[in-house]
Parts: sequence; C-alpha cells; structure tokens
Amino acid sequence: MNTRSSKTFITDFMNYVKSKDPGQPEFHQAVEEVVETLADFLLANPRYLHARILERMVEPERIIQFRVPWADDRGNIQINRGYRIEMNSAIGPYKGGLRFHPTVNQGILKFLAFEQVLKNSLTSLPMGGGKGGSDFDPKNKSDNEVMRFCQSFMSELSRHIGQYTDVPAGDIGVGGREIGFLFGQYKRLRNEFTGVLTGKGIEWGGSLIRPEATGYGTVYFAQEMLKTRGDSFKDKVVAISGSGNVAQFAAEKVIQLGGKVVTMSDSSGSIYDPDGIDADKLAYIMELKNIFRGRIREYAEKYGVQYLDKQRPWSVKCDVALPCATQNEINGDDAKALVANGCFVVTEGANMPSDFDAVHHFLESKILYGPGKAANAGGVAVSGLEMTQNSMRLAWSREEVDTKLHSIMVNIHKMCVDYGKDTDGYTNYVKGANIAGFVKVANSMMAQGLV
Ligand code: NDP
Ligand code: 2IT
Repeated sequence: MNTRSSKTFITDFMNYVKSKDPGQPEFHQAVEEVVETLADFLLANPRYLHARILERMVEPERIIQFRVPWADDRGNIQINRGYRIEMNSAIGPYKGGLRFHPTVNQGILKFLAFEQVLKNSLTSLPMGGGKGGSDFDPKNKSDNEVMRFCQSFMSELSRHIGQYTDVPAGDIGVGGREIGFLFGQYKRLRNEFTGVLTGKGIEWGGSLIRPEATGYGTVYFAQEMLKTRGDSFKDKVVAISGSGNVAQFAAEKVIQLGGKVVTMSDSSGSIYDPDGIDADKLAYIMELKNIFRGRIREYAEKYGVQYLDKQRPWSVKCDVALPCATQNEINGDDAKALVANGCFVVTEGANMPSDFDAVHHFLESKILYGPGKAANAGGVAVSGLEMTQNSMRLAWSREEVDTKLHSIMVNIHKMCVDYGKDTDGYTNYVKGANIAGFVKVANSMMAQGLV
C-alpha cells in the first residue's frame, strides 16, 4: 500500500474522530497512535474497512455519567462526578479500572478505555474493555470520607456492573482501601458475594499477586525486550517514575533481578539516589506511601539524597526507564534527554506516559520501546485470573499466579515481535501491540454481526 493513501487515511480518520468530540485531546492522541500503526494493515485488509470496525471501536458502547453526593467530616455537602465508559464487549465483559483523580473527565477515561480494549485482547483472556472513575481527590481525605464517597459512588454504579457484565478494578487513586469500600457497598445493595470487582483483599476473594501484577509484569516484559539484545537487568541503572502501586512493585522486581533503581517520584517531585533504592529503602517507601500517605520528598530527607523539586526523573543517567506515574509524563525533550544519556530501554508501566513526540523519538532512535498497552497488561491479566478463581470458588498459590503472569507477559512480547517486526529487523512494539490487539477484537465484532 503506498504511503500517500495511508497518510490520507490517517488524516481523514482523525478529522472524523476530532470533529465528533473536539475537546478530548488525550482520546485523540490514543486513537492517532493506533491508527498510525494500523493504517497499512487496514488498507491491506479492506474487509475491516468495509465493516467500519475502527469507526465502531472509537464509539463507546455505552457511557454512564452520574452525580456522586457525599458529606465530608465537617458535615459539608460535596458533589463529584462519576463515570463508567463501557467501551467494547466483543470478547468478554467490560473490564478495566476506576481512577479517582481531580483531572478525571470523559476524554481521559475514553483514552484509557480505548487502550484497555486492545490491552485486554493482548492478554488472551476473555475480557472486553472499560474504564471509569471520578474527579474525586482522595488526597488529604480521612478514611471515613473516602468510605462515604465510595459508598455513594457505588450506590449508582452498582446498577450498571456485575460479574458477567462489567468488572471494575483499581487505577490511580483506587487501591485496596477503595476496592474494599466499593465491594462492601455493592454486596450490601445487591445481597450477593460475587467477583464484581478485582483487586479485592486476599481474605475476601482477591488473588495473590494482583497487587504486584502490573509492576512485575512490566519488568517481565522489559526482561523479554532486553533478551532480544542478549541482555538482562543485571547491573542496569533504572529510572522509575511514580511511587504508587505500579512503581513500587516494578522497583521490587528490578531489585530482585539485580538492577539498580535510582529514582522514584510523585506529583510534587523526584528523588535521585545514585547508590540505588535497595529492598530496605523500598520498604520505607511502601510504608510512607501506603500507610502514612506521605510525600516522596521525605525519602530525600531521611536518606540524605537529592530531591528534584517539581521535576520528573528523566534527566538522570540510566539504561532503562520505567514510567509508572501517569499519561504524558515524558515529552519530546525528556525523550531526547533519556536517549542522549544512554537510555536504551523504555517500558511503560503507566498508560500513555510518553507523548506523541516522545514515542516518535524513541522509535526513530531505534531503542527498545514497550508501550503501556502491552507492557502494563499484567495488572488486568491477573484481574482476569482473579475472575477465574472467583468463578471456580478456588484460590491459587502465589507461585501459580506468578507463573501464569510471567507466561502471559512472555506471550504478549512474542505477539508484539510477530506483528511488529520491521523489514530492517527492528521491532516496533507499538505496531505489534496495536495490530495483535486489534485483530482479535475486530474478528469477534465481525462474527457477531452489526454490533
Ligand atoms: P497510584 O495512585 O497507586 O500511584 C500513582 C503515582 O503516580 C503516584 O506516585 C502519583 O503521585 C503519581 N501521579 C499521579 N498523577 C500524577 C500526575 N498528574 N503527575 C505526576 N505524578 C502523578 O496509581 P497506579 O500506580 O495504580 O497507576 C500508575 C499508572 O499505571 C497509571 O497510568 C495507571 O493508569 C497505570 N496502570 C495501573 C494499573 C494498576 O493495576 N493499578 C494497571 C495498568 C496500568 P501523587 O501521589 O503525588 O499523586
Ligand atoms: O489500566 C489498567 O489496566 C488497570 N488499571 C487495571 C485494570 C483491571 O481491571 O485490573
């Protein structure tokens, strides 16, 4: 297929998407990245074009938006906005996390839901895609306030979800505490104990390894990427952003594999510890973040290392970068700095952490670049395994789940290589992930008629 027609196809399609929802830049960005890498494939397989599969895939099957009123500890009434985007159910019930963060809006959740559809397809488990959340900010809220918010949020959401319909989980701002409050309210309203949420506590239907799964899976994926160049994590200097769920367990796995983690961050700044964050220091971070809900600056004070106020960690020298905080946390300049400093592996624990310029710079530099929808799929994959265990009313051991997670990540890596290899031998993981994820969903949609 000639370049001109694929360029025209991309422009026309993006004009169509942008004209329908002009105010959703993150959604446009996520779609454009996919369309860019799918264009040649679609033009070579016109049955998907005739069936208008891509036009259908960018249109959510259903969007639910609702009012979430709750009372704070002083008795003041607060009103937040709740959402659930039910994006695509071609290969299974809607599945994807809930995000509680003040920046949440429909466009951000649509980008996340769109990526989730392809990601879930890559896991090879039967899960459709969805995403939800609220503009509620859990920071500086008491446990009781978080509980009242979650109860109000679930009072409406419970009408729309179910173990066979839509199964939410965590994301930014939604961890074990929030899933507990949400599950408790669902059970109370429906009088049923089912696997309607994943990321549950281990005593009440959760899966071992689910808390670790996204971070571990990201590192397993990076390990496979390194292997393609005959390399490993041993003695690699690793820059990680974020200090939440994904970042913590990515750091744990890198340390176990003999790498040296030199940075972590939060939305206020980064710490740079050139001697490496070892297992003891990581335990301090986990306690600081998960129990005291403190700031990463306190690590710099405790261990006497550099604190990069209001800065992301991409200016430090490293071999491997694992962005594990949020979308668009690496821009074109950050990408240039990373590559210029010798970084040759970027594996995304977060969703869409690299902006458009950054992605292009990584690909042009021919470094190993693993996009989030492939690299961070371990989280939702173990959510899928939690659903399986709930359905069987059985619980697997840590080793069993970890082995399954590892083999799923190895398999996703293989699919990316199979679909993403360029003629010069370079693996374009973006192309590989997008095509591999797309084909299964598209074929399922075609088989199910005009849905
Ligand atoms: P957490 O809420 O546990 O942690 C988020 C971390 O990122 C915190 O350190 C937070 O800092 C930082 N962060 C959040 N927003 C921003 C921002 N706007 N600018 C700078 N830093 C920010 O979330 P998770 O670890 O679960 O999620 C991290 C990323 O991984 C997200 O992109 C999420 O979508 C993705 N992901 C998560 C999965 C999961 O299973 N949890 C699965 C797959 C992907 P602060 O505390 O200051 O806000
Ligand atoms: O982005 C993601 O894949 C998640 N937040 C996890 C979703 C899930 O259902 O476990």
